[in-house]
Amino acid sequence: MNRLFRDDALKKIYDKVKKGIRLSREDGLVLYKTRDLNGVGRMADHVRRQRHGNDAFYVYNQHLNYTNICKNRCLFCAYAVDEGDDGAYLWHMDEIEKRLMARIEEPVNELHIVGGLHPSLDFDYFTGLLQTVKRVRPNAKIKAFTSVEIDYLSKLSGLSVKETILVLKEAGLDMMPGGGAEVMSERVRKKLFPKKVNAQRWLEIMEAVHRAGIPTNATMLYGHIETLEERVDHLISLRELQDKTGGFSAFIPLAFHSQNTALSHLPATNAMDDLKNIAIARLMLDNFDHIKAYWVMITEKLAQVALAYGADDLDGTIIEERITHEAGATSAKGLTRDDMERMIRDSGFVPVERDTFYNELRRDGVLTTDYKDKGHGA
Ligand code: V47
Ligand code: SF4
Repeated sequence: MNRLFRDDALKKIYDKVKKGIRLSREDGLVLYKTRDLNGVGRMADHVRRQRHGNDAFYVYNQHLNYTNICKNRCLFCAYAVDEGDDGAYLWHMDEIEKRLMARIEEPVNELHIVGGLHPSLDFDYFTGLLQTVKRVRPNAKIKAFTSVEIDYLSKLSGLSVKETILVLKEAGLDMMPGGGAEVMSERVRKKLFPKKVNAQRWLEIMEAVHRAGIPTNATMLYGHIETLEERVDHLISLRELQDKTGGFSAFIPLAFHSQNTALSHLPATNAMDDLKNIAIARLMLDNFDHIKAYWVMITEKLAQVALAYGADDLDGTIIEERITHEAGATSAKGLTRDDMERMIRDSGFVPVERDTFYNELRRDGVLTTDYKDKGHGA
């Protein structure tokens, strides 16, 4: 028997995919509702191979979470605490420098920097943070601050979002990560993250950031109380903004981890849901170049499989992930370059080490640029 799809409803969608016709909201729902995971994956792999062939990207990066003190206290977050609580921390510049220096012999070329909304910092802390990182690691790119932090920074600075971004850019900001959108539903926001910026503001900030010349990523937090309709609407809102600005680089589905949160009764996401979110993102987000399988959240093993379900990027080495591990993630806290390359190669893809902007640095373990492998901070 030679059947491509176990679910006949997927055939019509595949016809559209092959012709490059944009999928509708209804198509998105069919994809989420079907039990034919491999059918969805096959379509996503078709699109993935058209864009990226057999290449799979990763970045040599380091995460810095400068504070876990946050006044928003979203219900799904196990990372944030109040000022004065046990374990509350804020890193001043000497601590930031110490953490960068601890890895200075490694060829880190991206710093991923995010933190909570601290109630008593001033704007200079943030420009100082970027300047410190650029001084210690002049060749690395800085991907920092979510849309939620930018909203807060523009209030601290008293400047518009555009002006705030221009000041941060001058201090060293190269790109922004995609966190903070969660799922763009007012119903879910009211229940889980009422103090966080709403969907309209998140999109408005992203639009202003893109127009100021800073690319960003986008994410979706799934596997809590959101409906399938809300997931599809979230993807469509991102696709519409991407049509306007072209400023999104990658989309990253984030699998909810409930341990140590107010939602600890909720079960973990399963492999079916994790792979579907990757594949459906690849199919719905026809104007996004990159779909990341974030191994921290879905485990190294499933991230390898995800490369055949539409993902083309495994994010990075990370070195000390905190946000998901506080919520019970069982993945490693960081991986080596060899780990990343082995994961990709063993899945049948070609490992391509990239920088923040997807410039190729190494292909299958061989340097392809004059990128200096060591001594970034020297
Ligand atoms: O904004 C918080 C989410 C995000 C939990 O842009 C949780 O390259 C799961 O945005 N379970 C931060 N998720 C992570 C993030 C990210 C990660 C990797 C790459 C990029 C990128 C961005 O994590 C938060 C929030 O949406 N989050 N708590 C939790 N318990
Ligand atoms: Fe604060 Fe972000 Fe955690 Fe929400 S998800 S409580 S904004 S650190």
